[in-house]
Amino acid sequence: TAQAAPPGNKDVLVHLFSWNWNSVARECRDFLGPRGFGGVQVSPPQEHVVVNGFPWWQDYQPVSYGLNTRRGNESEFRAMVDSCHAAGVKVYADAVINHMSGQDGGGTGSGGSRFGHYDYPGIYQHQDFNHCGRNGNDDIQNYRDAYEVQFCELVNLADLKTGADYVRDRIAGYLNKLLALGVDGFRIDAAKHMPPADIAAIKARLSRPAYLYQEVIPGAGEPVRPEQYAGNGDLLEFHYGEDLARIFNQEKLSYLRTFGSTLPSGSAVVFTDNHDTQRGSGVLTYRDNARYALANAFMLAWPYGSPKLMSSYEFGNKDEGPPAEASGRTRDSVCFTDRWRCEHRWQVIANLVGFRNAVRGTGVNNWWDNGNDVIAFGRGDRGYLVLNDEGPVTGRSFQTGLPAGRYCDVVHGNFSGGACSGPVYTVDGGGWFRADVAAQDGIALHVNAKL
Ligand code: LM2
Ligand code: CA
Repeated sequence: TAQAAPPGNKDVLVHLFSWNWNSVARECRDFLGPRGFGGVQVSPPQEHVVVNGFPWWQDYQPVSYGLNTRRGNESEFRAMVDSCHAAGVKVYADAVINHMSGQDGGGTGSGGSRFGHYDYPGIYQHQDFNHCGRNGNDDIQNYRDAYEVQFCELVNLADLKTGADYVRDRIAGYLNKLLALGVDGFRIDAAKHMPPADIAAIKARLSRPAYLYQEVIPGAGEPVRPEQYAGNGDLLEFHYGEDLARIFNQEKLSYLRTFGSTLPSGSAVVFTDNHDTQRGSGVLTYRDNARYALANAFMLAWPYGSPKLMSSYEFGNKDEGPPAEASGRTRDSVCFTDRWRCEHRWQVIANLVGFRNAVRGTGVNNWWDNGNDVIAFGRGDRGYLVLNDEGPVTGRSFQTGLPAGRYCDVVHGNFSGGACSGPVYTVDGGGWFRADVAAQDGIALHVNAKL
């Protein structure tokens, strides 16, 4: 049966997309741990292809299960896991196990391994791949055909025969190596392209329990559905970010009152955008600035699913990789310089992580909206959030469930050492406080930021 959404009592994950291991180690120690993040998703740890210009998607073309990548080597990886654990942050690795590389000509991987399209010396040869016999080149074309989706090639990527014991053993060997290094679980990349039973068979070979969350992108009229994978673990919920973007961009925030999706809340990992969707359209991204911050604030404050935050680097075209040395090695991430956008450090987003931890276990109460784009709600007697995605609101009284007292507005200030660096609101004995709310802004109060 599925393990409940991220283990532990802090359920916020952040994807430090493309960050190298030394930088992740530092971020766990200096920021993620102290700010209450529950886990970090790191980019794929296995040896990958190297392509001209070092596009980000090199990482999704495995060459071997050695751990020499553009982000560091095995000892740096181990040191990262140790640093994150010391800070109380779990580590989830992006597991690319449906396929190997897609380069027809073959080449040399990031760790120096030679390879051909269906030839990975010492691990996989031609017989270890599915050759589906469709469409002339074995590529997936028809997503309404489950056989094609799972047994043909996703953009020419050599499709592993995950139905075979030999292949299952090799994949499990790789995941067990990561577990031995201390990793806490896996994002299962391209899960949709493997039959659910194949993932179950690999999971059964793991040396210890691990948290799994699977990428199964739903498509209208398609036979392969996220629900079919629920027995293996949690699911990334792709509708969530699209629905949230539509409500913010075209509809009204008042519609958020019943926000959720079709998956059970306890098995959904929700996100505004991810590394793929931020390169397309129809979702909110760092490029939306204040509105993006508000949408993330809502996600963090709302009790549906477990949130996964995106932390991006800026890109000119959708293939562009992270800041790199001439050698192809990824440069250290220094937030707000060198294209690193660090959405997880934006004050609103980072402080709403603390809000979420403070209100854990409570329900929504005291919902109020203006019938348009101003909303407010409480979480039991622990927290209260106001979001305004229209013009200024002046002199309004808000009914909360909070105990009387003085609270730090963590949208505008940090609470530390008993002091608030931003505005403070006084909640009276009846739970009320009075405030102005600027356009495209908000207020967040919680009991762990009470003066
Ligand atoms: C995923 N989930 O199912 C990842 O989230 C997604 O980012 C991956 O695609 C994909 N599956 C495979 O793991 C990315 C990227 C593709 C890229 C692949 C492989 O979005 O554009 O494909 O990684 O690197 C690239 C080229 C493509 C070429 C392919 C094989 O863009 O044109 O196909 O390599 O050489 C001929
Ligand atoms: Ca497959």
